[in-house]
Amino acid sequence: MAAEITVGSARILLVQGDITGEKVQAIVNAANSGLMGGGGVDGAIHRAGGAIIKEECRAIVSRIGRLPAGKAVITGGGNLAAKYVIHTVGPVWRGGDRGEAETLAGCYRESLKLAGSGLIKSIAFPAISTGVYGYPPEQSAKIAVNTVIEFLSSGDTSIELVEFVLYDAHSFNIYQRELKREKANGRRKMIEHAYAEVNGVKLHYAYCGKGPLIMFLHGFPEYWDMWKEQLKEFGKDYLAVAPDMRGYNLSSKPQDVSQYKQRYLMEDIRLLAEHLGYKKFILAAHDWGGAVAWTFAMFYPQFLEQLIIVNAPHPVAFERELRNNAEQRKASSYMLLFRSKEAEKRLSDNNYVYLLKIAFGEIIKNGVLTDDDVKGYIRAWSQPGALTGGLNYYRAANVEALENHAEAIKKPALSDALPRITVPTLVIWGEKDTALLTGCVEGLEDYIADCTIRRVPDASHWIVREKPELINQLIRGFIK
Ligand code: AR6
Repeated sequence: MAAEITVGSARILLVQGDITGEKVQAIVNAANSGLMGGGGVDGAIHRAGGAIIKEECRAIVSRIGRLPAGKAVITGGGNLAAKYVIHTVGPVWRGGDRGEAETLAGCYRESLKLAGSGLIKSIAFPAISTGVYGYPPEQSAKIAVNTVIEFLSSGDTSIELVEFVLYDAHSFNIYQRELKREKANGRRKMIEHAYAEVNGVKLHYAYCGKGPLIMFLHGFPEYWDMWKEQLKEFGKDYLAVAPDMRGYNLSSKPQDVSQYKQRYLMEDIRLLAEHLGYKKFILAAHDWGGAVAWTFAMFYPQFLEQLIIVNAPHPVAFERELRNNAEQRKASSYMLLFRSKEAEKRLSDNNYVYLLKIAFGEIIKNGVLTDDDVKGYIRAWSQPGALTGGLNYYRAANVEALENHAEAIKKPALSDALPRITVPTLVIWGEKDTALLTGCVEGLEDYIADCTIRRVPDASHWIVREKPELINQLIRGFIK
């Protein structure tokens, strides 16, 4: 019998049995401060792992002294299937008013942190403190499950699997009840993950909640994660979905540049909505996702209830600006680098230092992005082929007005060819965007029948990261 829930991109699994046989990368030991082994699960782990674990523990104790309750250290796994053992010391139960709960939570949190910092992907916990140390099993299960969920839902960790290995059926049932409760209470606000095979690609998407569909599209060099606050908010009464666009992070990355033409990108979105079982939906999008969304609204209005665009230029307005506005041409000149063969190397050398700087330099400096956010980006960019996938959006685009201005302006403008947008549209624009100047929001009423524009003077291109609550509020106000 097993029970399972998903938190972020990780799974929590219940297993009944002996933890020493678990095939995970790390198992956690309910140790004592001396780290020299003992009874219960501690004894079992040392017996199965062999003397080498004790030797390592001895070295640790001689270096840092006795391990306080609530803390964790790591050793190799010796003869165990697990490569590592994380030793943590649970609190001794003394009635519950001696900070036992906080200490027990510390055991789980510190063990997860330690595992995450070693890029461990799978970890198994016993029911710490519930044996010799006498912690009431119901209360300990609640703390164990809550702490692990909280840790995993904060997002940035290498951990993909957390097992609770319960020795006996009684403990298993307690944990099962606890997981069920979490599922019922927390499901609506929990971000989950899935894949859809559509349009010849496999799209990874994060989602939250149930109800009418609202879909969020990211741009360059983002991934689904930029919308996590929106997923949580709109997951309360919608099915909120944020895919990794093709080419990015965990989605397929077709190699041919032509596969990044708008017609394919649009079709990904239409078929993803269809796959999810919806005929009509609300579409919100930023940057390159916005370019896709604009085009989608032109050609597939029958599928859209409403359109929300955040700092992404309407293609006609953008072409107009590139043709007529030298400032915008200058602001867009980075696109030429992105289209070049050197782009991948230039952007990714030294652990993406240049890409981090040109894209996120400001919002790293002012603390909008945390260290964990940055790690998340690097992880997404480091997926094989992901940087090229993102750059291919630039390579597949027509930027003649930028590359060969004199020739481009002799040709007919896009406005003659593209349909007018009839879907009710909200445009949110951070006016401090240095790549897409405010000229891009001028004259939109010429191309959109029903358009509301909300300019935000003190926000940049990364307004969704900077002001997630404002974004939620503006979208709520528009779609109600
Ligand atoms: N696999 C999984 N769980 C197990 C196993 C096993 N092989 N063996 C026992 N359990 P305890 P504590 C369960 O007493 O309360 C040691 O002597 C067990 O059923 O091992 O944190 C240390 O050296 C119970 O639910 O750990 C410390 O001195 C849970 O593991 C002290 O005990 C924890 O029981 C720590 O006490």
